[in-house]
Amino acid sequence: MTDITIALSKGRIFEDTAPLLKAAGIIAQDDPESSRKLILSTNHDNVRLVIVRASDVPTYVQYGAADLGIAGKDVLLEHGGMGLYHPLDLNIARCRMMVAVPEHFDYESAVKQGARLRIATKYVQTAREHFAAKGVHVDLIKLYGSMELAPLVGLADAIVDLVSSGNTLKANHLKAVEEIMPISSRLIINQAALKLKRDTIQPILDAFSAAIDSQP
Ligand code: PRT
Ligand code: MG
Repeated sequence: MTDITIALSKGRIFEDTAPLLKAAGIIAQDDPESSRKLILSTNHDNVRLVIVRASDVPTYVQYGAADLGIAGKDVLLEHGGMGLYHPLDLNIARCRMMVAVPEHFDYESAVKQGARLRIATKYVQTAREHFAAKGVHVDLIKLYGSMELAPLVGLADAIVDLVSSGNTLKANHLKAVEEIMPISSRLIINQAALKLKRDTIQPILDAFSAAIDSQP
């Protein structure tokens, strides 16, 4: 049997992927939340999981260090998708990419007046394209996390971030003013691996598709 390596991040992606892996007959031997191992073996001798930062998943798959990976659309858009197939929307880890501003900031009028906005975000590519398409002039400030803080301390007028429950925005007196796009996670495949290891990869793909289709 051909060896297969699957890259994914712990946390919500691992939690939502475990049932799909199970549907494909793959069960991790360790729990990444409690184990410090970065390589997890599975019930199949030829299948292993590697646990990496969410934003590093496409890089591992692009260079063939992993054959398959699971990554959010947010991450894939920033990465660019070179060398990757993304055949399957897994419909997991869903959220929305939003523009958010302080509660009392009038975003509509600022945009109408042609104000130049300072936007803090981890998603620079996505934000740049969004505001360019709207014809809004922006200065983008790259952050690596806790974007919600930026408008509160005067670093930015607005943020572009992922929102699921909306609780983080609310707790920081921010409001979502514009949806950029809905986000979910995709299965990604190294293009060369798909050709060379199709016999092993195709059944995993089929099991994932079937599991997604049977979801309510
Ligand atoms: O945490 P780390 O810095 O290692 O990386 P990461 O944040 O990219 O990874 P992780 O595991 O947190 O997220 C992995 C993927 O889950 C992301 O790439 C998204 O595709 C997806 N996802 C789904 C989310 C959320 N929902 C989400 N709510 N990723 C992040 N969030 C954050 C958001 O950035 C904000 O800070 O949760 C906060 C908002 O949540 P609510 O529920 O308060 O609205
Ligand atoms: Mg996170």
